[in-house]
Amino acid sequence: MGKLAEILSHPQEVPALVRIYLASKAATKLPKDPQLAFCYEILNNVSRSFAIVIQQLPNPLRDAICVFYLVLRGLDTVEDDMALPDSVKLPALLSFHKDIYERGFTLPCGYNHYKRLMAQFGTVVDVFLSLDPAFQLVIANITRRMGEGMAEFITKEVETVAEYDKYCHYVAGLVGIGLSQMFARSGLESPEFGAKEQLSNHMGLFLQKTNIIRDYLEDILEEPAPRMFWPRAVWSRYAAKLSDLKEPGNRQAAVQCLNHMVVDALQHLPACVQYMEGLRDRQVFRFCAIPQIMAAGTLALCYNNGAVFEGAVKMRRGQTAQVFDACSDMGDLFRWFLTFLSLLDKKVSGQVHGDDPTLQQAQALVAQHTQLCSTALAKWQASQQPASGSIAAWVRDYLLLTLAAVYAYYAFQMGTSLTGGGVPEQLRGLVDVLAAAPLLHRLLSALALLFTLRPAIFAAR
Ligand code: D61
Ligand code: MG
Repeated sequence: MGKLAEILSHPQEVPALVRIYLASKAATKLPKDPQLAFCYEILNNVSRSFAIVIQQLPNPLRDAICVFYLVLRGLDTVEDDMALPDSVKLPALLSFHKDIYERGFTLPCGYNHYKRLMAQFGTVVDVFLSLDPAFQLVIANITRRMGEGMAEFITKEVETVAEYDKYCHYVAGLVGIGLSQMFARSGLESPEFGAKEQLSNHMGLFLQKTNIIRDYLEDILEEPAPRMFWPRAVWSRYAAKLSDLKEPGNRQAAVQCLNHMVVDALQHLPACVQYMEGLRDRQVFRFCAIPQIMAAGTLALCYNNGAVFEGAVKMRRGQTAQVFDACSDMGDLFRWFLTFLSLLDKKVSGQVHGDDPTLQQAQALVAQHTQLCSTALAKWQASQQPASGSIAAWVRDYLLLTLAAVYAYYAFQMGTSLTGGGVPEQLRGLVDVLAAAPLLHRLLSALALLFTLRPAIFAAR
Protein backbone atom coordinates (compact mmCIF):
# COMPACT_ATOMS: atom_id res chain seq x y z
CA MET A 1 0.00 0.00 0.00
CA GLY A 2 1.23 3.50 -0.81
CA LYS A 3 1.80 6.06 1.92
CA LEU A 4 -1.29 8.07 1.05
CA ALA A 5 -3.57 5.02 0.85
CA GLU A 6 -2.18 3.90 4.21
CA ILE A 7 -3.05 7.24 5.80
CA LEU A 8 -6.50 7.44 4.17
CA SER A 9 -7.46 3.98 5.40
CA HIS A 10 -6.32 4.80 8.98
CA PRO A 11 -7.18 8.48 9.54
CA GLN A 12 -7.17 7.99 13.34
CA GLU A 13 -3.38 7.67 13.14
CA VAL A 14 -2.87 11.15 11.64
CA PRO A 15 -2.50 13.14 14.91
CA ALA A 16 0.18 10.70 16.14
CA LEU A 17 1.93 10.95 12.76
CA VAL A 18 2.02 14.75 12.99
CA ARG A 19 3.34 14.68 16.56
CA ILE A 20 6.07 12.17 15.69
CA TYR A 21 7.07 14.24 12.67
CA LEU A 22 7.47 17.36 14.85
CA ALA A 23 9.34 15.38 17.52
CA SER A 24 11.76 13.93 14.97
CA LYS A 25 12.40 17.45 13.59
CA ALA A 26 13.25 18.61 17.11
CA ALA A 27 15.48 15.58 17.73
CA THR A 28 17.62 16.26 14.67
CA LYS A 29 18.87 19.54 16.16
CA LEU A 30 22.53 18.61 16.39
CA PRO A 31 24.86 19.36 19.36
CA LYS A 32 27.31 22.30 19.07
CA ASP A 33 30.42 20.14 19.51
CA PRO A 34 31.32 19.09 15.94
CA GLN A 35 32.45 15.59 16.89
CA LEU A 36 29.27 14.87 18.86
CA ALA A 37 27.30 16.44 15.99
CA PHE A 38 28.87 13.93 13.57
CA CYS A 39 27.93 11.06 15.89
CA TYR A 40 24.27 12.10 16.06
CA GLU A 41 24.11 12.91 12.37
CA ILE A 42 25.43 9.48 11.37
CA LEU A 43 23.23 7.82 14.02
CA ASN A 44 20.18 9.36 12.37
CA ASN A 45 21.42 8.08 9.01
CA VAL A 46 22.26 4.48 9.89
CA SER A 47 19.48 3.66 12.32
CA ARG A 48 15.85 4.06 11.44
CA SER A 49 14.28 3.38 14.81
CA PHE A 50 17.00 3.46 17.49
CA ALA A 51 18.04 7.05 16.66
CA ILE A 52 14.77 8.51 17.95
CA VAL A 53 14.67 6.49 21.19
CA ILE A 54 18.36 7.12 21.97
CA GLN A 55 17.88 10.89 21.49
CA GLN A 56 15.03 10.91 24.02
CA LEU A 57 17.39 9.78 26.80
CA PRO A 58 18.90 12.28 29.29
CA ASN A 59 22.64 13.01 29.28
CA PRO A 60 25.25 11.72 30.02
CA LEU A 61 23.56 8.38 29.33
CA ARG A 62 22.41 9.62 25.92
CA ASP A 63 25.90 10.34 24.51
CA ALA A 64 27.31 7.12 25.98
CA ILE A 65 24.55 5.00 24.38
CA CYS A 66 24.93 6.87 21.08
CA VAL A 67 28.64 5.94 21.06
CA PHE A 68 27.80 2.38 22.21
CA TYR A 69 25.47 2.10 19.23
CA LEU A 70 28.01 3.48 16.73
CA VAL A 71 30.88 1.29 17.98
CA LEU A 72 28.76 -1.86 17.67
CA ARG A 73 27.34 -0.71 14.35
CA GLY A 74 30.93 -0.35 13.17
CA LEU A 75 31.72 -3.89 14.34
CA ASP A 76 28.54 -5.16 12.66
CA THR A 77 29.51 -3.39 9.41
CA VAL A 78 32.71 -5.45 9.40
CA GLU A 79 30.70 -8.63 10.08
CA ASP A 80 28.07 -7.83 7.43
CA ASP A 81 30.47 -6.87 4.60
CA MET A 82 30.28 -10.00 2.45
CA ALA A 83 32.96 -8.62 0.11
CA LEU A 84 35.58 -8.57 2.87
CA PRO A 85 37.74 -11.74 2.80
CA ASP A 86 37.73 -13.77 6.05
CA SER A 87 41.50 -13.27 6.34
CA VAL A 88 40.80 -9.55 6.88
CA LYS A 89 37.44 -9.83 8.62
CA LEU A 90 38.40 -12.29 11.36
CA PRO A 91 41.34 -10.36 12.86
CA ALA A 92 39.38 -7.09 12.47
CA LEU A 93 36.47 -8.49 14.53
CA LEU A 94 38.86 -9.72 17.23
CA SER A 95 40.85 -6.50 17.57
CA PHE A 96 37.97 -4.00 17.30
CA HIS A 97 37.67 -3.62 21.10
CA LYS A 98 41.30 -2.42 21.21
CA ASP A 99 41.09 -0.30 18.05
CA ILE A 100 38.43 1.95 19.60
CA TYR A 101 41.16 3.31 21.92
CA GLU A 102 43.31 4.36 18.91
CA ARG A 103 42.78 7.97 17.79
CA GLY A 104 42.32 8.17 14.03
CA PHE A 105 41.26 4.51 13.68
CA THR A 106 39.42 3.70 10.40
CA LEU A 107 38.60 0.51 8.56
CA PRO A 108 37.37 1.02 5.00
CA CYS A 109 34.37 -1.28 4.41
CA GLY A 110 30.57 -1.25 4.19
CA TYR A 111 28.26 0.67 1.84
CA ASN A 112 26.49 4.05 1.79
CA HIS A 113 26.20 5.62 5.25
CA TYR A 114 28.01 2.63 6.78
CA LYS A 115 30.97 3.36 4.51
CA ARG A 116 31.02 6.97 5.76
CA LEU A 117 30.78 5.79 9.39
CA MET A 118 33.79 3.50 8.89
CA ALA A 119 35.81 6.11 7.00
CA GLN A 120 35.25 8.68 9.80
CA PHE A 121 35.48 6.24 12.69
CA GLY A 122 38.23 8.35 14.26
CA THR A 123 35.56 10.84 15.29
CA VAL A 124 33.60 8.11 17.10
CA VAL A 125 36.88 7.12 18.82
CA ASP A 126 37.44 10.71 20.00
CA VAL A 127 33.97 10.91 21.53
CA PHE A 128 34.37 7.40 23.01
CA LEU A 129 37.59 8.53 24.76
CA SER A 130 35.78 11.56 26.23
CA LEU A 131 33.15 9.38 27.98
CA ASP A 132 33.12 8.48 31.69
CA PRO A 133 35.74 5.66 31.94
CA ALA A 134 33.10 3.37 33.46
CA PHE A 135 31.01 3.69 30.26
CA GLN A 136 34.16 3.12 28.15
CA LEU A 137 34.83 -0.10 30.03
CA VAL A 138 31.31 -1.43 29.43
CA ILE A 139 31.50 -0.59 25.72
CA ALA A 140 34.95 -2.14 25.23
CA ASN A 141 34.00 -5.29 27.16
CA ILE A 142 30.81 -5.87 25.17
CA THR A 143 32.64 -5.09 21.91
CA ARG A 144 35.27 -7.72 22.73
CA ARG A 145 32.71 -10.40 23.53
CA MET A 146 30.55 -9.57 20.48
CA GLY A 147 33.58 -9.57 18.16
CA GLU A 148 34.67 -12.98 19.45
CA GLY A 149 31.15 -14.34 19.00
CA MET A 150 30.81 -12.97 15.47
CA ALA A 151 34.22 -14.47 14.59
CA GLU A 152 33.00 -17.83 15.89
CA PHE A 153 30.08 -17.76 13.44
CA ILE A 154 31.95 -16.41 10.39
CA THR A 155 32.87 -19.86 9.18
CA LYS A 156 29.93 -21.85 10.55
CA GLU A 157 26.22 -21.94 9.89
CA VAL A 158 23.49 -21.82 12.51
CA GLU A 159 22.53 -25.47 13.00
CA THR A 160 20.61 -26.02 16.23
CA VAL A 161 18.19 -23.76 18.09
CA ALA A 162 20.78 -23.56 20.88
CA GLU A 163 23.28 -22.17 18.35
CA TYR A 164 20.65 -19.73 17.08
CA ASP A 165 20.19 -18.49 20.66
CA LYS A 166 23.97 -18.27 21.03
CA TYR A 167 24.40 -16.18 17.86
CA CYS A 168 21.58 -13.86 18.94
CA HIS A 169 23.20 -13.60 22.39
CA TYR A 170 26.42 -12.40 20.77
CA VAL A 171 24.89 -9.78 18.48
CA ALA A 172 21.96 -8.55 20.58
CA GLY A 173 21.81 -10.20 24.04
CA LEU A 174 25.19 -8.65 24.83
CA VAL A 175 23.81 -5.22 23.86
CA GLY A 176 21.05 -5.74 26.45
CA ILE A 177 23.62 -6.76 29.07
CA GLY A 178 25.78 -3.70 28.34
CA LEU A 179 22.79 -1.36 28.39
CA SER A 180 21.68 -2.66 31.81
CA GLN A 181 25.17 -1.99 33.17
CA MET A 182 25.04 1.55 31.78
CA PHE A 183 21.55 2.20 33.23
CA ALA A 184 22.88 1.12 36.64
CA ARG A 185 26.07 3.18 36.27
CA SER A 186 24.06 6.32 35.31
CA GLY A 187 22.12 6.06 38.56
CA LEU A 188 18.83 6.24 36.67
CA GLU A 189 18.17 2.58 37.48
CA SER A 190 19.07 0.57 40.57
CA PRO A 191 22.58 -0.96 40.88
CA GLU A 192 20.99 -4.44 40.61
CA PHE A 193 20.34 -3.79 36.91
CA GLY A 194 24.02 -4.34 36.19
CA ALA A 195 23.60 -7.97 37.27
CA LYS A 196 20.40 -8.80 35.34
CA GLU A 197 22.22 -10.73 32.61
CA GLN A 198 19.58 -13.35 31.88
CA LEU A 199 16.68 -10.92 31.54
CA SER A 200 18.81 -8.43 29.55
CA ASN A 201 19.75 -11.23 27.18
CA HIS A 202 16.07 -12.04 26.57
CA MET A 203 15.44 -8.36 25.68
CA GLY A 204 18.06 -8.59 22.94
CA LEU A 205 16.95 -12.01 21.69
CA PHE A 206 13.36 -10.87 21.26
CA LEU A 207 14.51 -7.94 19.07
CA GLN A 208 17.14 -9.84 17.08
CA LYS A 209 14.95 -12.86 16.35
CA THR A 210 12.21 -10.54 15.09
CA ASN A 211 14.74 -8.91 12.71
CA ILE A 212 16.00 -12.28 11.50
CA ILE A 213 12.44 -13.46 10.81
CA ARG A 214 11.33 -10.25 9.08
CA ASP A 215 14.55 -9.94 7.01
CA TYR A 216 14.50 -13.48 5.56
CA LEU A 217 14.21 -12.37 1.93
CA GLU A 218 16.62 -9.42 2.18
CA ASP A 219 19.25 -11.66 3.81
CA ILE A 220 18.87 -14.61 1.42
CA LEU A 221 19.12 -12.29 -1.63
CA GLU A 222 22.19 -10.48 -0.21
CA GLU A 223 25.00 -9.91 -2.75
CA PRO A 224 27.69 -11.12 -3.24
CA ALA A 225 26.68 -13.95 -0.85
CA PRO A 226 23.46 -14.82 0.99
CA ARG A 227 23.18 -14.42 4.78
CA MET A 228 21.47 -17.24 6.64
CA PHE A 229 20.40 -17.02 10.28
CA TRP A 230 17.35 -19.32 10.43
CA PRO A 231 18.56 -22.49 12.23
CA ARG A 232 18.84 -25.63 10.12
CA ALA A 233 17.10 -27.64 12.87
CA VAL A 234 13.95 -25.62 12.12
CA TRP A 235 13.98 -25.01 8.33
CA SER A 236 15.11 -28.57 7.43
CA ARG A 237 11.69 -29.77 8.65
CA TYR A 238 10.04 -27.69 5.93
CA ALA A 239 12.50 -27.52 3.00
CA ALA A 240 15.66 -29.07 1.55
CA LYS A 241 17.41 -25.68 1.36
CA LEU A 242 16.76 -22.45 3.29
CA SER A 243 16.62 -20.56 -0.03
CA ASP A 244 13.79 -22.87 -1.25
CA LEU A 245 11.39 -21.15 1.16
CA LYS A 246 11.19 -18.11 -1.10
CA GLU A 247 9.92 -20.10 -4.11
CA PRO A 248 6.20 -19.42 -4.72
CA GLY A 249 5.54 -23.15 -5.15
CA ASN A 250 6.70 -23.81 -1.56
CA ARG A 251 4.53 -21.15 0.06
CA GLN A 252 2.58 -23.42 2.42
CA ALA A 253 5.70 -25.11 3.87
CA ALA A 254 7.44 -21.72 3.99
CA VAL A 255 4.62 -20.15 5.99
CA GLN A 256 4.62 -23.10 8.40
CA CYS A 257 8.36 -22.66 8.88
CA LEU A 258 7.80 -18.94 9.45
CA ASN A 259 5.15 -19.72 12.07
CA HIS A 260 7.62 -22.05 13.80
CA MET A 261 10.17 -19.20 13.95
CA VAL A 262 7.58 -16.75 15.33
CA VAL A 263 6.54 -19.24 18.03
CA ASP A 264 10.20 -19.58 19.02
CA ALA A 265 10.62 -15.79 19.29
CA LEU A 266 7.40 -15.32 21.30
CA GLN A 267 8.87 -17.42 24.10
CA HIS A 268 11.02 -14.46 25.17
CA LEU A 269 8.07 -12.17 25.87
CA PRO A 270 7.47 -13.01 29.58
CA ALA A 271 11.15 -12.37 30.45
CA CYS A 272 10.99 -9.03 28.63
CA VAL A 273 7.89 -8.07 30.64
CA GLN A 274 9.73 -9.00 33.84
CA TYR A 275 12.76 -6.91 32.84
CA MET A 276 10.69 -3.83 32.08
CA GLU A 277 8.68 -4.17 35.32
CA GLY A 278 11.98 -3.47 37.12
CA LEU A 279 12.63 -0.13 35.37
CA ARG A 280 12.02 3.08 37.35
CA ASP A 281 13.04 5.94 35.05
CA ARG A 282 10.36 6.98 32.57
CA GLN A 283 12.78 7.84 29.75
CA VAL A 284 14.78 4.64 30.18
CA PHE A 285 11.46 2.77 30.19
CA ARG A 286 10.44 4.32 26.87
CA PHE A 287 13.87 3.60 25.40
CA CYS A 288 13.45 -0.08 26.27
CA ALA A 289 9.72 -0.54 25.69
CA ILE A 290 9.29 1.09 22.27
CA PRO A 291 11.55 -1.40 20.41
CA GLN A 292 9.93 -4.31 22.27
CA ILE A 293 6.42 -3.19 21.32
CA MET A 294 7.50 -2.75 17.70
CA ALA A 295 8.97 -6.27 17.75
CA ALA A 296 5.75 -7.75 19.15
CA GLY A 297 3.76 -5.92 16.44
CA THR A 298 6.11 -7.11 13.71
CA LEU A 299 5.91 -10.73 14.91
CA ALA A 300 2.11 -10.58 14.92
CA LEU A 301 2.18 -9.12 11.41
CA CYS A 302 4.61 -11.78 10.11
CA TYR A 303 2.79 -14.76 11.61
CA ASN A 304 1.13 -16.86 8.89
CA ASN A 305 1.95 -14.14 6.36
CA GLY A 306 3.35 -15.29 3.00
CA ALA A 307 4.31 -11.68 2.18
CA VAL A 308 7.46 -12.22 4.30
CA PHE A 309 8.75 -14.27 1.34
CA GLU A 310 7.89 -11.57 -1.21
CA GLY A 311 9.16 -8.32 0.30
CA ALA A 312 9.40 -6.21 3.40
CA VAL A 313 6.68 -6.70 6.02
CA LYS A 314 6.57 -3.63 8.22
CA MET A 315 4.24 -2.03 10.71
CA ARG A 316 2.32 0.98 9.37
CA ARG A 317 4.09 4.27 10.00
CA GLY A 318 0.93 5.54 11.64
CA GLN A 319 0.81 2.65 14.09
CA THR A 320 4.52 3.11 14.84
CA ALA A 321 3.77 6.77 15.58
CA GLN A 322 0.99 5.71 17.96
CA VAL A 323 3.45 3.45 19.81
CA PHE A 324 5.86 6.38 20.27
CA ASP A 325 2.90 8.47 21.42
CA ALA A 326 1.51 6.08 24.03
CA CYS A 327 4.41 4.36 25.75
CA SER A 328 5.20 5.80 29.13
CA ASP A 329 4.39 3.05 31.63
CA MET A 330 3.65 -0.66 32.14
CA GLY A 331 -0.04 0.03 31.49
CA ASP A 332 0.78 1.20 27.96
CA LEU A 333 3.12 -1.75 27.43
CA PHE A 334 0.49 -4.30 28.48
CA ARG A 335 -2.18 -2.66 26.30
CA TRP A 336 0.10 -2.79 23.23
CA PHE A 337 1.14 -6.39 23.88
CA LEU A 338 -2.53 -7.31 24.30
CA THR A 339 -3.39 -5.55 21.02
CA PHE A 340 -0.87 -7.67 19.12
CA LEU A 341 -1.69 -10.87 21.03
CA SER A 342 -5.29 -10.42 19.99
CA LEU A 343 -4.21 -10.09 16.34
CA LEU A 344 -2.19 -13.30 16.80
CA ASP A 345 -5.19 -14.93 18.44
CA LYS A 346 -7.34 -14.15 15.39
CA LYS A 347 -4.66 -15.72 13.19
CA VAL A 348 -4.20 -18.90 15.23
CA SER A 349 -7.96 -19.41 15.59
CA GLY A 350 -8.81 -18.81 11.94
CA GLN A 351 -6.06 -20.89 10.39
CA VAL A 352 -7.25 -23.25 7.66
CA HIS A 353 -4.19 -25.51 7.37
CA GLY A 354 -4.79 -27.93 10.22
CA ASP A 355 -1.45 -29.62 9.61
CA ASP A 356 0.74 -26.70 10.76
CA PRO A 357 3.08 -28.54 13.20
CA THR A 358 3.40 -25.60 15.62
CA LEU A 359 -0.23 -24.44 15.54
CA GLN A 360 -1.13 -25.92 18.94
CA GLN A 361 2.01 -24.48 20.49
CA ALA A 362 1.14 -21.09 19.00
CA GLN A 363 -2.40 -21.25 20.42
CA ALA A 364 -1.10 -22.22 23.86
CA LEU A 365 1.56 -19.46 23.89
CA VAL A 366 -0.88 -16.77 22.79
CA ALA A 367 -3.36 -17.85 25.46
CA GLN A 368 -0.63 -17.94 28.13
CA HIS A 369 0.81 -14.53 27.22
CA THR A 370 -2.65 -12.97 27.00
CA GLN A 371 -3.42 -14.29 30.48
CA LEU A 372 -0.10 -12.94 31.79
CA CYS A 373 -0.59 -9.46 30.29
CA SER A 374 -4.25 -9.04 31.23
CA THR A 375 -3.71 -10.18 34.84
CA ALA A 376 -0.66 -7.92 35.17
CA LEU A 377 -2.55 -5.00 33.59
CA ALA A 378 -5.42 -5.37 36.08
CA LYS A 379 -2.95 -5.46 38.99
CA TRP A 380 -1.10 -2.45 37.62
CA GLN A 381 -4.32 -0.47 37.22
CA ALA A 382 -5.35 -1.25 40.81
CA SER A 383 -1.96 -0.06 42.07
CA GLN A 384 -2.43 3.23 40.16
CA GLN A 385 -5.80 3.99 41.91
CA PRO A 386 -4.83 6.68 44.46
CA ALA A 387 -4.50 9.24 41.64
CA SER A 388 -0.71 8.74 41.50
CA GLY A 389 0.02 10.80 44.65
CA SER A 390 0.71 14.11 42.91
CA ILE A 391 0.40 17.28 45.05
CA ALA A 392 -2.46 18.54 42.87
CA ALA A 393 -4.40 15.30 43.43
CA TRP A 394 -3.72 15.48 47.18
CA VAL A 395 -4.96 19.09 47.46
CA ARG A 396 -8.03 18.24 45.36
CA ASP A 397 -8.90 15.24 47.55
CA TYR A 398 -8.35 17.24 50.76
CA LEU A 399 -10.64 20.07 49.62
CA LEU A 400 -13.34 17.65 48.47
CA LEU A 401 -13.23 15.79 51.77
CA THR A 402 -13.47 19.02 53.81
CA LEU A 403 -16.44 20.16 51.76
CA ALA A 404 -18.21 16.80 52.14
CA ALA A 405 -17.49 16.75 55.88
CA VAL A 406 -18.85 20.28 56.44
CA TYR A 407 -21.97 19.40 54.44
CA ALA A 408 -22.46 16.22 56.48
CA TYR A 409 -21.96 18.15 59.73
CA TYR A 410 -24.75 20.56 58.90
CA ALA A 411 -27.01 17.94 57.34
CA PHE A 412 -26.93 15.74 60.44
CA GLN A 413 -27.25 18.62 62.95
CA MET A 414 -30.27 20.19 61.27
CA GLY A 415 -33.38 20.82 63.30
CA THR A 416 -31.62 20.75 66.67
CA SER A 417 -28.69 22.97 67.57
CA LEU A 418 -28.48 24.47 64.10
CA THR A 419 -31.71 26.37 64.46
CA GLY A 420 -30.32 28.03 67.59
CA GLY A 421 -27.28 30.29 67.87
CA GLY A 422 -23.78 29.43 66.64
CA VAL A 423 -24.59 29.85 62.96
CA PRO A 424 -23.66 33.27 61.59
CA GLU A 425 -26.45 35.53 60.28
CA GLN A 426 -25.28 35.25 56.68
CA LEU A 427 -25.69 31.44 56.68
CA ARG A 428 -29.19 31.38 58.21
CA GLY A 429 -30.77 31.26 54.74
CA LEU A 430 -28.70 28.22 53.80
CA VAL A 431 -29.63 26.43 57.03
CA ASP A 432 -33.31 27.08 56.32
CA VAL A 433 -32.93 25.49 52.89
CA LEU A 434 -31.17 22.51 54.45
CA ALA A 435 -33.80 22.09 57.11
CA ALA A 436 -36.61 22.05 54.53
CA ALA A 437 -35.68 18.55 53.35
CA PRO A 438 -33.49 17.00 56.06
CA LEU A 439 -33.68 13.40 54.87
CA LEU A 440 -32.66 14.28 51.29
CA HIS A 441 -29.70 16.33 52.55
CA ARG A 442 -28.50 13.58 54.89
CA LEU A 443 -28.64 11.11 52.03
CA LEU A 444 -26.78 13.48 49.70
CA SER A 445 -24.10 14.26 52.28
CA ALA A 446 -23.57 10.55 52.95
CA LEU A 447 -23.16 10.00 49.21
CA ALA A 448 -20.69 12.89 48.95
CA LEU A 449 -18.62 11.45 51.82
CA LEU A 450 -18.66 8.00 50.28
CA PHE A 451 -17.58 9.42 46.92
CA THR A 452 -14.61 11.36 48.33
CA LEU A 453 -13.47 8.44 50.47
CA ARG A 454 -13.77 5.96 47.59
CA PRO A 455 -10.00 5.81 46.73
CA ALA A 456 -9.13 5.09 50.37
CA ILE A 457 -11.79 2.36 50.58
CA PHE A 458 -10.51 0.70 47.39
CA ALA A 459 -6.86 0.94 48.45
CA ALA A 460 -7.63 -0.72 51.82
CA ARG A 461 -9.16 -3.79 50.18
C1 D61 B 1 16.73 -2.25 25.52
C2 D61 B 1 16.77 -1.33 24.49
C3 D61 B 1 17.40 -1.62 23.32
C4 D61 B 1 18.01 -2.84 23.14
C5 D61 B 1 17.99 -3.77 24.17
C6 D61 B 1 17.33 -3.46 25.37
C7 D61 B 1 18.61 -4.99 24.02
C8 D61 B 1 19.26 -5.25 22.85
C9 D61 B 1 19.31 -4.36 21.82
C10 D61 B 1 18.69 -3.15 21.96
C11 D61 B 1 20.03 -4.71 20.55
C12 D61 B 1 19.04 -5.20 19.55
C13 D61 B 1 19.62 -5.42 18.21
C14 D61 B 1 18.49 -5.66 17.24
C15 D61 B 1 18.76 -5.13 15.89
N1 D61 B 1 19.76 -5.95 15.26
C16 D61 B 1 20.81 -5.46 14.59
O1 D61 B 1 20.96 -4.27 14.46
C17 D61 B 1 21.75 -6.49 14.01
O2 D61 B 1 23.08 -6.20 14.33
C18 D61 B 1 23.48 -6.67 15.61
C19 D61 B 1 24.88 -6.22 15.95
C20 D61 B 1 24.99 -4.73 16.15
C21 D61 B 1 24.11 -4.23 17.26
C22 D61 B 1 24.08 -2.76 17.21
C23 D61 B 1 23.12 -2.14 18.19
C24 D61 B 1 21.76 -2.18 17.95
C25 D61 B 1 20.89 -1.55 18.80
C26 D61 B 1 21.36 -0.83 19.89
C27 D61 B 1 22.74 -0.77 20.12
C28 D61 B 1 23.61 -1.44 19.27
C29 D61 B 1 23.21 -0.02 21.19
C30 D61 B 1 22.35 0.65 22.00
C31 D61 B 1 20.99 0.61 21.77
C32 D61 B 1 20.49 -0.14 20.73
C33 D61 B 1 21.50 -6.58 12.51
O3 D61 B 1 21.68 -5.35 11.89
C34 D61 B 1 21.27 -5.24 10.55
C35 D61 B 1 19.80 -5.05 10.38
O4 D61 B 1 19.03 -5.26 11.31
O5 D61 B 1 19.38 -4.65 9.29
C36 D61 B 1 22.35 -7.68 11.97
O6 D61 B 1 23.36 -7.44 11.32
O7 D61 B 1 21.97 -8.83 12.21
MG1 MG C 1 25.40 -8.37 11.48
